[in-house]
Amino acid sequence: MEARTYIGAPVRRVEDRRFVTGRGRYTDDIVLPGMLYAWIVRSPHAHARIRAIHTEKARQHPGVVAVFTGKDMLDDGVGSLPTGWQIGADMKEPPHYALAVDKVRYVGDGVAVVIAETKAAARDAAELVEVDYEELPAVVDAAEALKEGAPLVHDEAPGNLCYVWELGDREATDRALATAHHVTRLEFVNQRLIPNAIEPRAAIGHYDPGRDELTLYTSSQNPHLIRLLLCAFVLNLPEHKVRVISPDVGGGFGSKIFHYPEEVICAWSSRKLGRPVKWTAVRSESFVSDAHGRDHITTAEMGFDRDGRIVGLRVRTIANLGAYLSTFAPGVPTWLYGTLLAGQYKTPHIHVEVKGVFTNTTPVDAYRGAGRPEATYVVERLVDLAAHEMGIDPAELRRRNFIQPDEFPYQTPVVLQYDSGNYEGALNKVLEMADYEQLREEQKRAREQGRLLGIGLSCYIEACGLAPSKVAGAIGVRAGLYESAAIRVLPTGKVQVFTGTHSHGQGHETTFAQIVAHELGIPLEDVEVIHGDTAEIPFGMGTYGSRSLATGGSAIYRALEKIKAKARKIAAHKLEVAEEDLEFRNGQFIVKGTDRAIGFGDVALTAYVPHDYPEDLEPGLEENAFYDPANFTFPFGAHLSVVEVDPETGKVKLLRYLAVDDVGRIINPMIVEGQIHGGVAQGVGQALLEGAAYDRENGQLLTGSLLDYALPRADDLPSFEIGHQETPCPHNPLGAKGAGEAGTIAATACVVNAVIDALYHLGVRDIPMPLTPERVWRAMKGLPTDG
Ligand code: MCN
Repeated sequence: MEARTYIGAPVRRVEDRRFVTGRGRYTDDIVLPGMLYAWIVRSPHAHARIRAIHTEKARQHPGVVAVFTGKDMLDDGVGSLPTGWQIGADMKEPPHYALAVDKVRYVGDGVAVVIAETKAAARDAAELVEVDYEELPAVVDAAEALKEGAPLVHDEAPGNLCYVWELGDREATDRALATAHHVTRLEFVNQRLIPNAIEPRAAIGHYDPGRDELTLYTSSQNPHLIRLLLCAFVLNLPEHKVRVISPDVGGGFGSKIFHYPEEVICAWSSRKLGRPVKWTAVRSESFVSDAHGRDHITTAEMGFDRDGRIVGLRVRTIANLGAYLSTFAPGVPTWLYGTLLAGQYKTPHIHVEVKGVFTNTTPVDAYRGAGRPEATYVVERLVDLAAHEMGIDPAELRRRNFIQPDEFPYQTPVVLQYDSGNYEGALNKVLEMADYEQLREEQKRAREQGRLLGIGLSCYIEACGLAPSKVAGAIGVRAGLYESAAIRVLPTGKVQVFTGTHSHGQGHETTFAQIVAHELGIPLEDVEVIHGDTAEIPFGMGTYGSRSLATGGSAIYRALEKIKAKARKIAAHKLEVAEEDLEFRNGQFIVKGTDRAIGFGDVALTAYVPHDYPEDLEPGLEENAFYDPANFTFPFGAHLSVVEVDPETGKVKLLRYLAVDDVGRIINPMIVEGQIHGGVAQGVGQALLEGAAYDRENGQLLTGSLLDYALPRADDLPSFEIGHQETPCPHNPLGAKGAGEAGTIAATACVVNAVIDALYHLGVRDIPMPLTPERVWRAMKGLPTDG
C-alpha cells in the first residue's frame, strides 16, 4: 500500500492477531510469584447496620492468609474513594469506603476481604465470615427516595438528595410553553442498564518491599487517573512509587473508567502482606459491583407553534445515583445530559432541572453514551410523538426545525456551541437509502392486511472528544481533559507511539498507527502503539466520551509535527540546503524541483549517530505533545429503523436498521463501522431487551445474571445498513469527531419510535422500556404497562 494513503483506508486491526489467537494478555492472565487471591464478602442486604463481623473461623480455614474488614482499612488510614465531579457547592458527597464500615447500603456492598493461597480457599473461607446485620428498610426507586419518610441512605444527605441542578431559562421556557400552539408531553423511565463487558473486572496489587514500589494491574480505561486518585486521596502514597498498568482490557463501555473499591483493596492488602494480591470478578459479582448506567425518571414537554416549529422544551429528571457517588456519577445526568437537550434543532428556550438522588442500589455512572443517549431519548421521542399528534410526517417535522449548515457555529440555549453540521444532509441520505416513501406505502398496505409495521427515526447529536480543560474546570470536573502523546523514532526509523488514551476494543493500535504511518510516509508495520502503563506513557486522561481520536489522535498529530520539524532540520543539513527548499513526501525529504532526497530512515539514523550533525541541534528524535482541544466535537447522524409487531403476542421484530453518521474525517472506515454496529446493538438492547429490576420491598437485584438480564444476540438484529457523511471538525488538526458512542445514542429512540409508529393508530403513545412482548401486548390492549 502507498504509505500516504493510510488515513481513510479500511486497514484490518493489527491487535486482532493476538486477540483472535487467544494471545491477549488480560489482568487475570497475569500470574506473579507468591501471588495470593482475594474474595470479597458482599452484603446480601440492601440496607443494614453492621453490628459485628466475626472473622475467626475464616482465618482458620486452610490456605487463608488474612481477613480484613472496613474497620481494619479505616484504622490503617485508608481514605474514602473520591468523586471526580463536583455539581454545585451544595453537592453531598458522603464517604465511600472500599469496604463498608458501619452500614451496608446496597446488595453487593463489600464488607470484608478474605485473602488466601488459592482462589478456591478464599471463596470457601468467605462463607465462614459471619456478619451480624441489623436490617433496615431500603429504597431503590429514586422518586420514592425523595418522598418524606423514605429510608435515609446517608445521614449526610437529608431527603436522599445529592444535588439539584438546573440549566437554561426557566421563566422564558414556561412562557413559551404556556403560549405554544401544541404541547407534547411525556413521562417516562429511562431504565437502569447493567454493563456487561466480556472481560469481568480484575485487579492485582503488587507491592515490592525492596524498592518500596507498588504496581497495580487493573482492567481500567483510565490508568493515570486511577493512580492519581489512589495516591492522592485513598492510600496517600507517593505517586512516583506507584505504577498502574491496564493491560489488554476486554471491553468497558464506560464501566471501567472509575476508581473501584477492589483496586484499593488489592493495592492496600498487597502492601500489608508483602505479596501480590489478585481479585477477579465472577459474572454475578459484576452484576452488583460494576457501576450501572442510566436510571432516570423524566417528565418532558415540548411546545410547537402553528407551523410545527419548536418554541420551548421543559425537562424534569430524577436521576438515581445509587448508594454512593461513583467517580464521574454527578456529571452524567447533569452536564452530559442537559447540555444536549437542544438536539439538532433550533429550540429557542430550554429549561432542565435534575435531582440527583441516593438509593440503596449499585452506584450508577457512565455507560456508553453517558447522559447523551438519555438526552437524545427525550428530544427524539418528543419530536416523533409530536409529529404523530400534529399529523405531520416525522421527517418533515424534523426538517422544519433543523439548525441549517450556514448557521454554524451555533450557540444553543444550554451552553454548548456546536461547531459544524449538516443535519438535513444526513436525514436525506438515510431516507434515500431506506426509500422512505416506498416504505410508507408498504406500511399502509401492511396495515390493510392487519400487519403492524412501524418506521422510526432518530436524529441525534452528541458532544464528545471530552473536553477543553477550561470548560471541564468551569463545570466542576476535578481533572484536566487534554490528552498526551510521545513519539519515539528509533535509529532504524521504526516508531514507538505512546498515547495517554486506552484501547479496550476500539482499535487504537491500528488507527493511531495509521495516522503516524500516513504522516511520516512509512509502512504501518514500522509503527507500534503503546498505551495503558503509567511507567511508559506521559500523563494521560484515558478513554471514554469518544475522545481518543479527537484528543489523543490530535496529540499524536502535534507530536508528529515536532518530529517532522526536527527531521527537516537534519535533512536540510545533510542535503546542504535551506529547510524551506525541502518538501516532505512519501517518507522522503526532497529538494524542491530536483531528484535529490533523503529518506526518513536515514534522517532517524543521523539523529542517533550524529557524526555529521547540525551544531545547534540536540541528538535523538523523540517528541512529546499535550493537546487540549478548543471545543468538544459534535458528531451527529440520522438513523432509521423498521419494525414489525406481532398483533397476537406483542413481539417486536427489527426488520431493518439504517444509520448515516457524520463523525468528521474518518481514519478507518472499517473500524468506524464496527463501532457503529456495536453501538447500535447496545441501543437496540435498551429499547427491546435490557433493564435492571430491583425488588422494591427488599432491594434485591432481580436481574442478577445473564439468565434474567437479556442482552441482544446476533439473531435479535438485522444486518445493519450503514452510510457516512463527512463534515470535518473545524478545530482539531485531524478534522475528526468521535464515533465510539454514536450508535448507542441514536438507536434506543429510533427503535422505540418505530414501535410507537406501528401502534399509534391503536391509541398507543408510549410503552416503558424495554419493550418486551408482554408490555407491547398490554399496550395494544389498553392495559397498564408498567408492571
Ligand atoms: N475513528 C476513526 N475515525 C473517526 C472517529 C473514530 O477512524 N472519525 C476510530 C478511532 O480511531 C478509534 C475508534 O474509531 O479507533 C473509536 O474512536 P473514538 O470515537 O475516538 O472513541 P474512543 O476510542 O475514545 O472510544 C471510546 C468509546 C466509548 S466512550 C465507549 S463507551 C466504547 C466505545 O468507544 N466502548 C467500547 N467503543 C467500544 N468498543 C469496544 N469494542 N469496546 C468498548 O468497551
